[in-house]
Amino acid sequence: MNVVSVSTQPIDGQKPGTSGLRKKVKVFSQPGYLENFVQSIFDNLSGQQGKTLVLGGDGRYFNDTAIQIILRMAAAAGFGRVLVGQNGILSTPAASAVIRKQAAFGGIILSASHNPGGPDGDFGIKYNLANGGPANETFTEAVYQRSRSISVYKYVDAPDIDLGVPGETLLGDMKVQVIDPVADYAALQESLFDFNKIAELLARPEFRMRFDAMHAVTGPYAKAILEGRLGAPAGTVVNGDPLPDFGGGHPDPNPVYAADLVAALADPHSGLSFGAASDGDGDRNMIVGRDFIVSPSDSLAVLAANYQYIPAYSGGLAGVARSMPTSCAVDRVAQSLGIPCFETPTGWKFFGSLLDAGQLTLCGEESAGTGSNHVREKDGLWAVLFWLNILAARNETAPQIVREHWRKFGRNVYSRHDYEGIETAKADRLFAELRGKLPGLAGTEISGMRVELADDFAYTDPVDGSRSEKQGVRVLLQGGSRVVFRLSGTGTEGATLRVYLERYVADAALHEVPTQEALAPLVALAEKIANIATITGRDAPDVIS
Ligand code: G16
Repeated sequence: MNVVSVSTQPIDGQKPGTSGLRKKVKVFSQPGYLENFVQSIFDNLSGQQGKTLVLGGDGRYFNDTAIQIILRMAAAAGFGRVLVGQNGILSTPAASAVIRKQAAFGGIILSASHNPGGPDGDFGIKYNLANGGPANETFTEAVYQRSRSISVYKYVDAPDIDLGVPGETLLGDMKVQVIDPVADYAALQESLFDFNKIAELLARPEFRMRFDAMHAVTGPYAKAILEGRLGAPAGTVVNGDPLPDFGGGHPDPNPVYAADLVAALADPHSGLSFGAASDGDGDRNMIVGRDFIVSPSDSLAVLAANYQYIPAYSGGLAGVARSMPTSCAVDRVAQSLGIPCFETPTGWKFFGSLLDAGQLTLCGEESAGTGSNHVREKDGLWAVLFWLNILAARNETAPQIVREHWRKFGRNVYSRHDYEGIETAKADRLFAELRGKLPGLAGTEISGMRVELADDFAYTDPVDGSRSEKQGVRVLLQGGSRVVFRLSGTGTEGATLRVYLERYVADAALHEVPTQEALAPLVALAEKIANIATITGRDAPDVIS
């Protein structure tokens, strides 16, 4: 085996964010950039010799180039086998499923999730551990530190591997096994849900569904499962061919970027009764009923409240978890079920240790992610199948189910306002001033609302005791309302300010008040506390979801 050592120098800025390292393609394709980061990952592993690595990505621009580089480097790092998705494709939840099912040492997932792709778009890479979940902060920090002192990277000199056909090849001494990216994942989903019941629902003439794969990785998975195994009519999955630039779109399933799907469900002539979408790498989901968008926070709460209809969970839930900015709707469900509800920082990695310890079964985030103990990533298509299973079992529509949920538990009216591409210096100033105000806020009254608690969220992992500080500024108000401020950790340009707004409304007569109208007083309060317009010069958010 011809191992080549290349001298290199540290490259600035290789610090992983909320979910791995995400940068512009132009940054990633600089000489040595990807190699430095991958070597920094490998230098932090021990015991990988002869073991299996799982490798795949969402098919975005640069995916194929990066895979060939990583294969050669994995061979030099001593891996015995790499399982790589055919054509380099593996959705994030499918990669997690394969790592677990094949008892791999770990995995590398190539994706910038919901961020746009193409030569001018974004690329990303993250390392997942043997449990199938994203590496924790201790590991990602160690990778970053390594990237600051790296002096050499290694690869095996060998030609590109043909990833178009399943089968096995040798690269140096390492086996490269090209696998069907859908098989393990589809089998896992079938073991969780009542596929017969879902198939009956999909066969009903009055039930018509559309799944928008947004030209991203979920297309082949949704076609194989919904149209293949479950018999949904051909054409149920739209935009189902993954494209390196997602067809020029922004593969983020929210009301702004999946506006076509929302419009189709609002059109009485479309005949559609249920809609769903997934993102670039297949871990996020959007659920849409007739003229009704289910908010991700509500979706998590509804899934938890209806666990009994799902074969895999019908025995009961050990616990549930949500990220701090996610609405407290699921907390009310947990309380009524008498099970624990954990509140973690943003980032799926924080759910992993609780899932591994068996302390929770379902978890989710406001950022359109829900998942369970079946893998260690959020799972877009899983959430859609969960909803279909509930619809089939209850024989009701999504809006009926959500409205009934509100009547029973009250409604946590919720919205997120994003201010994108703010100059970093302005964002830093905003947070510095905001943090300076926190100690004096509790007990004061702002715009007629009393502040009960104002702090910077910190989290101690109940299983491994690790501590994460500065995970978002939260202002809790009397009556269960909240305003949370956070900077995104997944963007690649400037800073994105996220303002999360939540108000609890128990009175069913007020449940249909439009969301933004119900939250207007909190928007005004957020402005008063954080001076967003003055500091950033923006008087309205770019995206409201
Ligand atoms: C990633 C993480 C999620 C997190 C989201 C929020 O999602 O996996 O756990 O909620 O980022 O990102 P931000 O820091 O921008 O608010 P994804 O789908 O991008 O991998």
